[in-house]
Amino acid sequence: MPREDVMKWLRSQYMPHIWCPGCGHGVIMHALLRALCALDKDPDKTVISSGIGCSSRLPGYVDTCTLHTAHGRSLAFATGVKLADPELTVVDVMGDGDCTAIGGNHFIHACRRNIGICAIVMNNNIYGMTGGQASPTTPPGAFATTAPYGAIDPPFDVCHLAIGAGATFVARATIAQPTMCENLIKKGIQHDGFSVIEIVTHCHTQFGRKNKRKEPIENYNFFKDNSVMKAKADSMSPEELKGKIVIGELFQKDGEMEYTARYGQIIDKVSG
Ligand SMILES: Cc1ncc(C[n+]2csc(CCOP(=O)(O)OP(=O)(O)O)c2C)c(N)n1
Ligand code: SF4
Repeated sequence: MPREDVMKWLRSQYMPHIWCPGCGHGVIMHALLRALCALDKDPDKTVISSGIGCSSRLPGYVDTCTLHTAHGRSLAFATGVKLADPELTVVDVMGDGDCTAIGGNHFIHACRRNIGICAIVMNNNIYGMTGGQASPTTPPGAFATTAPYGAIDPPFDVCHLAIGAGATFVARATIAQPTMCENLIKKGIQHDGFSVIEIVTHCHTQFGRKNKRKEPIENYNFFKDNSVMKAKADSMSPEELKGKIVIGELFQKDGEMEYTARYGQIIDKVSG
């Protein structure tokens, strides 16, 4: 894709961005921009919503309709927008803390409603913005400012959580597979229902520094070496899968009516 096409979607007046050089969040933003471009979306009919966190700064840099809301509440805002105008393309970006800690309840209920929003979970296993506190996805044994002896809480698997709660398209990639990130985001946006695209990324500043991956490239290589495509993972034992990141399309359920369509039926019924 020509660079100029993607540049058109950027609010370059807000550059330089606030992210640390090499932060994985930039890879995700680029993948999202390429996906929107490739789908030929109209920026005036595209909404990107976020909460608070380094990840949540993303919409500020994208020249669509954007909402920077409260920590953990982006899906509530995105839901309101989608209900107000179901024709809009609504993308919601969240950090792992945003999505699975303070916003966990909003997340599971958006999943069960099957509302037409593409949720991108930018999972760097830590609270990046506030100094590296452990999140619900911090791996056991990993160090964080709130886990100086290593995390002991069992982590959430974002995709399993989404599937269990009722999301109808669930997929995962890491920032070491940027083309896959773009393609999965495209599919998520095209899906008629609630889609969850987990993108495993890194915060080398807060997580990496404490966990022997302080350089961006060490994180990239870690993801590359430990990613396993779903088709291969299906034939591996739980022992073999320990520490691996299963990537690709993990779950799809078609035929489930999208929430605003269901809501529209009620409106039609009561209005005669
Ligand atoms: C109600 C509320 N509680 C706490 C905070 C402080 N806070 C801001 S960002 C953040 C964590 C961000 O972590 P995550 O969502 O994982 O995103 P990242 O910064 O790692 O991209 C917290 C706790 C806040 N802004 N609002
Ligand atoms: S603190 Fe971490 S998540 Fe935030 S911009 Fe820096 S590297 Fe990225």
